[in-house]
Amino acid sequence: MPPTITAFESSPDRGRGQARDMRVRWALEEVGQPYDVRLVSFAAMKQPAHLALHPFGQIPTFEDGDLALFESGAIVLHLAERHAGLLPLEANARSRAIAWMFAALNTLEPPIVELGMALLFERDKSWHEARLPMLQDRVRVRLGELSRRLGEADWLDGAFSAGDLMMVTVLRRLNASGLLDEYPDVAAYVARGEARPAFRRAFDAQLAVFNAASRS
Ligand SMILES: N[C@@H](CCC(=O)N[C@@H](CS)C(=O)NCC(=O)O)C(=O)O
Repeated sequence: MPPTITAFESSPDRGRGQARDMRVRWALEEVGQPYDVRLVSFAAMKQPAHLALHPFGQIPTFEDGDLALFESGAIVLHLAERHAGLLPLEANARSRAIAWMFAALNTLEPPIVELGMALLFERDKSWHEARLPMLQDRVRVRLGELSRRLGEADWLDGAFSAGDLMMVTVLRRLNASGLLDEYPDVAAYVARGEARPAFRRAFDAQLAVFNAASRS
């Protein structure tokens, strides 16, 4: 039996592949592991059956035999450790790739999500215009640092790894903000990730869910 992941029945990103099931789909595609998807509604995510899998009532989850996981980072790390292709074999390089996963989730994603939330939900607030430049600058600081570290390299530390997969999916959340355009080398890095065949397959799979939901 292939593992089963959960994803939005109707994704608020309208098929742009920014929901976090995209990371798990991409990782599964990179390691060549088939998978099933169980689509869940917002209401179902808050019901006991889903809460037993995910204490915070969110997607994605991952079930494989008697293992159930939540948190996209934990799921991608699990896949990268169990299958070849997403982590280097050499021990120190492997630890560095994992450090980049944490950096993506813990250093880059918080200010990026904060900005995204402000753009989505706070535009009507009296303080929105005053707060926005501060949120944008917090993201710019990280993009500048990332750009300096990337330099001329294709990937963050040698060959493509789970660290890059996580970083690219986090950075893609900036697509609508225009901030990536200010850092062409970071934008090119994201585009390199998006050009990988495994990314395309994962993207198309989640887009097909959105298209099917739109037709029904
Ligand atoms: N840290 C979690 C975040 C999960 C998360 O925020 N999932 C979103 C979709 S991308 C969700 O389920 N949102 C609906 C909700 O929170 O009710 C992870 O990386 O898996």
